[in-house]
Amino acid sequence: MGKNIVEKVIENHLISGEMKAGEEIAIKIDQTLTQDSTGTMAYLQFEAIGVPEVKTKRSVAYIDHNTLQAGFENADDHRYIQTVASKHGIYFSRPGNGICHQVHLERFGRPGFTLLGSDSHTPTGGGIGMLAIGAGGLDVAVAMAGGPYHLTMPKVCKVVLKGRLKPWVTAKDIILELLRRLTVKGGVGKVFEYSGEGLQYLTVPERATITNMGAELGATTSIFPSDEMTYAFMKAQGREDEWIELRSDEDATYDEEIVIDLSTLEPLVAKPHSPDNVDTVKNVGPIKVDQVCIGSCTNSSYLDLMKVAQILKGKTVHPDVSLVISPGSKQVYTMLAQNGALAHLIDAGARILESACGPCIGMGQAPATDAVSVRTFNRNFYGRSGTMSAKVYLASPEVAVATALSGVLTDPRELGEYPKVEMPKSFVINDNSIIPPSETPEEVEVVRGPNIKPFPINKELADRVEGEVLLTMEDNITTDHIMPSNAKLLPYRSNIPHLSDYCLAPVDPTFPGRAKKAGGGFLVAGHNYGQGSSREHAALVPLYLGIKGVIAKSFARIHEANLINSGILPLVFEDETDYHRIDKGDVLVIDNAREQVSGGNIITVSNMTKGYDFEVRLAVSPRLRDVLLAGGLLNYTKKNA
Ligand code: MIC
Ligand code: SF4
Repeated sequence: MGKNIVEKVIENHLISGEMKAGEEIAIKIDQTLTQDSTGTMAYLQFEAIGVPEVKTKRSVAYIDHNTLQAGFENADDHRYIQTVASKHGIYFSRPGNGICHQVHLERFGRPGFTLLGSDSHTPTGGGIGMLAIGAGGLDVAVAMAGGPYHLTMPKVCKVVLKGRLKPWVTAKDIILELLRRLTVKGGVGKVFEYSGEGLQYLTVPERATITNMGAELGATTSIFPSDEMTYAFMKAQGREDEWIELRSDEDATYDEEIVIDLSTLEPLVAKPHSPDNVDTVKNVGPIKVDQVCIGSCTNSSYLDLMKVAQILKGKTVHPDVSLVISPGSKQVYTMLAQNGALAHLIDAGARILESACGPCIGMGQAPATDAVSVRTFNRNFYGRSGTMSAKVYLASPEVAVATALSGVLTDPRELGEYPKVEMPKSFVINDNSIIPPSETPEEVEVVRGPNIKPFPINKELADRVEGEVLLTMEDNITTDHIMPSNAKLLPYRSNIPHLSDYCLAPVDPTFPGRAKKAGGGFLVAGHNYGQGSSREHAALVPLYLGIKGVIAKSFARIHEANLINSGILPLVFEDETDYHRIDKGDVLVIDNAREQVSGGNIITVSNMTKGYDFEVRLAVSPRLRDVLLAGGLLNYTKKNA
């Protein structure tokens, strides 16, 4: 029987398990990437594993998130990552070289390879035909040490792209359309594999916009075939020798299929505060906009910014709008500078930032009180911009730039003729900001600044798990709620004690204090708990606060894995009506916890305060049960070493 692309790549990397949707499989990882805000933790964990040199084909440490350096903390973390990378066989992409996903696509991504990254937007690599998956830092550390990556064999959903996009309608609108149809939990347990005649018009950077934001569907990843377009991109990057063809077989089968007629799409936006709150620009209408941000790993490629430059050329940004632009990589930045496009951006009044995540992760450019910000990014979660009262809309660079000129949300089709930007025959290649690992690692001293504090490690699961319900929450709580990231907090990603004072504060500012006073307890939540970022801080900080279990209607994939890796029980209500019976302050007990966890899928929990029992599900593999019994993945790995 024919195979789809996902099956082909997984089969090539399969270490154990059966390729049956829902089963646990283990795959070999060819490449890893980390970025600085999850990287410090990932490398501390890699050091704790004790393998001297990475066993992957290529591992790269990027610095792109924390680049503000308002104090010594960021610079300390950068120095730690640079030295630890040099010592252990890891390439180091210096601050300023660009956003990890953009640079990885340009310089390292390879069709048919597997990539594991400590960032939820690692699936960007699917644009070049990689099986690229986001994970917590500990999973990436294990992969660097040569261990397999365990995941649930996903369902494969074929997305057929029919026809061709109309002018001013973009790749961003394709993924927004999917989010509109499927919602932020519609992709859980799935990989989206793209196909159809529409592919021939989509360049690799455009494909990467789609696979990047596929993360917002909750998907395991998304992937495009490797075809002529992929070849052209890799050739232009001087890497055509790394190209292979990768297509699904004629008779390949899929678990699901979705058809999108590209010719019917129009410019879309995601309204506050969720990437799936999608409507047409027309329907939302000309609302007044205070800020426009163009950049992020979703939309900061050469093609994106050249279009923006052409539209801005000779014009002036609206006086009430602050327009900021961050080119995705040094390559993009250099090319814009060399061909003069950068001058059009500056001349029009745009504020040009360095090649980094910047405002996307709240590192500066927090909007004014109650301001409306239109961003080409992938997430508009509540508070993520750094301003709680801000309203963030997500859109294509075309919508963003049209809006920056007019001062109100604008359908770019009003601008007239669509700018024509060709994919360059060759990109400017200069990898001088990527530092190879040391050839004499024994001489490299790993430098640790005072901001780097030990991370918490759990104990073996107790036989009686008892605690108070410290918080009950609604659906779609993001990791930005659980462990906020902004210019003030991001410098403390290697300092769990400091972060613990801010855990879940956007939901309830009294939570950290109450959790500390109670010495820990349980969390209760609705559907899709922990969507968004891969930051394992959203598990490590609750662990530090003594959280023993989270009982939810459902979990987001990476966060659930991070909870298990930390030895925190991720439990799902067997009967969702029990969600309404629990109140903050109720004391819950799991008796015979060890036996129940190793025993089977159903666990009985007693609500001591209200005097009733209810059932929760722990639908995980036997291996993960052992991880939970051991008190997390590090303990488990040490025990089994
Ligand atoms: C994000 O976009 O939320 C981040 C910041 O890149 C995170 C990683 C992090 O929290 O450090 C992600 O996507 O995983
Ligand atoms: Fe950086 Fe934003 Fe991309 Fe996350 S989504 S990697 S913060 S640019």
